[in-house]
Amino acid sequence: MGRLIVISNRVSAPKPRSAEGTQGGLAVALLAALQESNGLWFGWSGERTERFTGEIHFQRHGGVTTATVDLEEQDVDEYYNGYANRTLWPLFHYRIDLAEFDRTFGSGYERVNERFAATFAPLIEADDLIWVHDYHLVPLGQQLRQRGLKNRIGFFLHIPWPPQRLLVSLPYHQRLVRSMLDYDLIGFHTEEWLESFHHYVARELGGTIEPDGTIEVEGRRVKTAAFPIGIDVSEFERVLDRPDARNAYETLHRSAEGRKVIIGVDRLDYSKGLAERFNGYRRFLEENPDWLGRVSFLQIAPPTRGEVHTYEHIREELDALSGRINGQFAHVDWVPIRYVNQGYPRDGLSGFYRAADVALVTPLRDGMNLVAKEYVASQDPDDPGVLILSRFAGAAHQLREALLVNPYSKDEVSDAIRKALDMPRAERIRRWEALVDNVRREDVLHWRRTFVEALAKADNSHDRAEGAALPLLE
Ligand code: ADQ
Repeated sequence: MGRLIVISNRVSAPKPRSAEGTQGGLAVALLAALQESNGLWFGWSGERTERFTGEIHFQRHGGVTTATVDLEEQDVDEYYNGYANRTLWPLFHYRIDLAEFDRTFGSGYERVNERFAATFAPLIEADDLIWVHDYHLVPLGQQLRQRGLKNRIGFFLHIPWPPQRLLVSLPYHQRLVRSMLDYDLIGFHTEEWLESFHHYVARELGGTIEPDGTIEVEGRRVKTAAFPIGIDVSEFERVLDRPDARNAYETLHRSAEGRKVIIGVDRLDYSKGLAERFNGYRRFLEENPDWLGRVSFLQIAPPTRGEVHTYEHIREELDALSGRINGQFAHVDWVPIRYVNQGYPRDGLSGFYRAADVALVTPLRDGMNLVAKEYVASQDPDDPGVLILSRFAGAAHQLREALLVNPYSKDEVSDAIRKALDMPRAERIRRWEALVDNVRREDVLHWRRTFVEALAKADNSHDRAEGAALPLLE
């Protein structure tokens, strides 16, 4: 087998040994695979340039080469802030009300995908395996084929695949989905997203789906499957061995002054259901006066994608909501919500997870949700906390022993908080053992291995020659 080539919007360069603990689990897993095969990681540098030149910045650390390009301001506006984050992200998270359809976004998206393909194709060798990641780069496989590449190319979507009835509201939806038929393997987190994709293929493209997940559209066959992503479990299991984690644990534990602690950790994003979560907690406080003063909710939510307008709204909304809840219930010596707009390094987060009696992970829609798994892996086996998890997170398909809730229902969230806080230790241990078993079994290495193995085996014997791409409709 040749090298592994990873292509994603942003590249995570290996960190020096001293900062290894701050590298995300996904990056660690991919970097390990790249190291093993002397592979390459391509993507956007995150920098802007006046004129796109295609100049590649190479960096080599720890046996991995990263290759990045700068993009023009207009590229960033139309491709990243535009089509990726104002069209596809909301639509794929079922928020058609927030999705913006603007023809300049679509053309900017295709232009950047072409630029990526034109820049990186010359670096790819005949037997390399190519793994493209996420919604920013859906048509990249097709662009690479048009440059004559016959390699095995796989695509993994980290966010949900929306139901066919929603997806058809995207202008040129067929053009987008047809471009995916040039991959040899397409992966999703869950069977639910996979089924939605199959449904679209059957209804909109007249394709057929074979029992092993291979789809066929007009003679073009592509293998599809679910590959649920996991975490780097060992990183979280040894929480209290590490000073930063221990400090974070002690800080949170001490500041709670004997009260029960509920934690939420999310990027500040409307898909994470933070306003609904705050309202569910408020309902809990209203309905359970015996808990007033005895519980403390810490929500950590650093802002992301500051250039996308909707994110300003959500910030204002949550500031107001947390202020109102504290105004309504706080005493001189107790605030019900601590809402922190800051990110923390991984060790710090794992200490916070360990100190929390309950985690509220209630996205309205989420491809998987790794915070749920990180919380489980960080618990004390003799006295584990309780995970409250949205039914609409991909993780709910695996973490069946969590308290599963409909995140839109204040009542369900309130009832689950009460149940979690009252749960006897024996039940907490029983549920946690089932959860951690799954988190350990289906970890990030398992995810990476199963995808790469399936890609290496994928059938690409049919004609992928230059110019053989399916005609684009619409
Ligand atoms: P995200 O939407 O970013 O990922 P998630 O899966 O929860 O969501 O991963 C977030 C990561 O960021 C976790 O590792 C978490 O620890 C970290 N993080 C979150 N809040 C943080 C904070 N305040 N400080 C520091 N770190 C924080 C997308 C999809 C998900 C999918 C992943 C992986 O939206 O559904 O699970 O990709 O495929």
